[in-house]
Amino acid sequence: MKKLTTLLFDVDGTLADTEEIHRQSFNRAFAQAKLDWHWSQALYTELLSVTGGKERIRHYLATCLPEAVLPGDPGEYIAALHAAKTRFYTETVAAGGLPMRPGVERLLREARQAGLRLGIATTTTPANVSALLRHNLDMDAESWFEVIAAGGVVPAKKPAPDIYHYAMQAMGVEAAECLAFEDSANGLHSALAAGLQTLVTVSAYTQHHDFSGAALVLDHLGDPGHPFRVLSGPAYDARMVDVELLHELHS
Ligand code: XBP
Ligand code: MG
Repeated sequence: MKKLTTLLFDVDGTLADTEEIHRQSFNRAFAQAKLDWHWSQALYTELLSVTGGKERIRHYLATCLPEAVLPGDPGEYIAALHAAKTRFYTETVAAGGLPMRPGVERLLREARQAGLRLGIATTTTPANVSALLRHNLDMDAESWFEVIAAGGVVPAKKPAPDIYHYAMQAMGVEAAECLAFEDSANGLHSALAAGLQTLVTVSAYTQHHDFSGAALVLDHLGDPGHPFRVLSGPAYDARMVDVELLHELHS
């Protein structure tokens, strides 16, 4: 096994518990467009099986409203709805409405200090990633990551491995020297299909998923005074995920 050099992070559910704000932003966009669509938490839990916001709206129409006729070109209409949703989402994040998950900022700072290379591989829209990093970490935090591979930069979103392949190619690294961080089954399948060892921190919308194949499944990364709980995988003496534990896990 090669030495660990690189950490690749998912965004939604992994860096922050974003999906509830995504759900509310979709609903605000629907209301603004005077549509009587409403995504409850139960429905959204099911809709999350489809990654990507535009793809999720299309899936909702196909499965829940097969008779619906959209005004004008459906692709353009969905794109406009989704753009409105992105505005609502980024405004909420910019207003400080979405903190990072426990241990995320600490681990990112420690990893940088230790010389580990960082990248992002996500399904979400690039503007969402920028807003989250700027308003929670540092206005300059995008520069902490050598690549921010996001949204439609690849043809197939997660669970396809494309976004991880794209990130690794951009960084010039091999899967064997990387560790991926995910929160969902789709994200885990994407990372595994790209040959990556994966650490999962479950999130509110994903705790019921099947995480077979993950190197370690935790409730969160842990912080001093806020230890993680191991949900599956080897038990460690450590109470929080730090660089030492990542090297141990990778070896
Ligand atoms: C999560 C997703 C995204 C978000 C919405 O991706 O599936 O679609 O729910 O984002 P990841 P957009 O966990 O890989 O970040 O509406 O911008 O697509
Ligand atoms: Mg995720």
